[in-house]
Amino acid sequence: MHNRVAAALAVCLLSTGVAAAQEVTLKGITSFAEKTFYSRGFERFIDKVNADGKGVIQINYIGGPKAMPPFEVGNALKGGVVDIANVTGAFYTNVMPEADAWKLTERPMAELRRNGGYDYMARLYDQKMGAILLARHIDNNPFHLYLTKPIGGPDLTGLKLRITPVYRDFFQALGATVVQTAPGEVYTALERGVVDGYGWPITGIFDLGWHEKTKYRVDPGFYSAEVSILVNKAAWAKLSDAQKKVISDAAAWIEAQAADVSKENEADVARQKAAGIQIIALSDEFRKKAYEAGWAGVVRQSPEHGPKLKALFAK
Ligand code: 173
Repeated sequence: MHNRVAAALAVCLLSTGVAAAQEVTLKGITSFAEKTFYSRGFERFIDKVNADGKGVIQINYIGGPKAMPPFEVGNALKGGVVDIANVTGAFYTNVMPEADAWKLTERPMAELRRNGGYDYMARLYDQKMGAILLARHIDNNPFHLYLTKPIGGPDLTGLKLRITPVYRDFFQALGATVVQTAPGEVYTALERGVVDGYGWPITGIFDLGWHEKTKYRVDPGFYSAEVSILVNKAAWAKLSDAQKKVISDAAAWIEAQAADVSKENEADVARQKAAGIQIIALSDEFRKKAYEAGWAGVVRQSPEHGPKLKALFAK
C-alpha cells in the first residue's frame, strides 16, 4: 500500500515536472532612473516578458539608481546579484573597458550581428563579465555637449564638464577639465556651478530637469548612444528552451525598435528649442575629432581588442 502511494506520487511529481517546469523569476535592474527615456525600452521589454511569460518566466523589476548606483550595475550582473540589467557600456568599464566602444558603432546592430562585430563583443562579454548582451534598444541617438556658458569654437579650455567614460577622451582632447558623475548628480552640479556643462545624448534632458540650467547645446552631435539589456550567463544557462524563447523574442522585438529612436531625437530637438536652449553650431571637424579621440581612447584601454573593434564597427 505504502509503496503504491509512493510510486503514484513519484509519477505525479515527475509528470508535473515535465509538463510544467516551475515558473522562474529573474531579478532585473536599470542603471537609469525609472520611467525616464533610457529605462523605458527596458520597461516595455519587461512588460512583454511578463505578459508572454505567464506561468513560464517573469522579471521582478527592482528599479533604478535608488536601488543600486549605476556604476555598480555591471559588477552586480557579473556576480549574479541581479540576473538581468539595463545599462550602457560606459557604466561598467571597470568590468569590461571594451564595452564603451559601442558608442562608436557606425553600422546598425542588424549588420553588426552579421559582420562579426556582435560575435566579437559577445566573446568579451562571456570572458570578462559572464554575461550575454540580449538587445541594444538605444542606437541612432547622438551625444551632445550642453553648456551654461557660450564657446566661440572647438576649444574647451577653462571649462569644467561633467562626464562619463563616453566623453572623457574627446572633451579632454579639446582642453576641458572633467569630472565624472552619475546622471543623478548632474542637476545639483549645474545648480551649484560645480560644472559649466555636461555630456548627454540628444534625448532625456527634460527627464531630470536639466533644461532649467542649460543655456546652450553644441552641434553637431557625435557617436551613437548605446543602452542594452544584459543577462547573467549562469542565470541564462539555467533556463529551459521555452523560458529562453520568451526572453529572446522580447529582446529581438525591443532591439528592432532602436530604429524609432530617431523620432524621439527630433521631438527633443524641438522641445529644447521651445525651452530656449541656444545652438552653438561648430563645423563637422568637431564630430571628426570626437571619433578620433574616442577610438584612440578605446585602443589605449584595450590595445588587444580596440583595433579589431574599430575594423568591425567603424565606417
Ligand atoms: O552621460 C551619460 O551618463 C552616459 O554615458 C549615457 C550613455 C548612454 C545613454 C545616456 C547617457
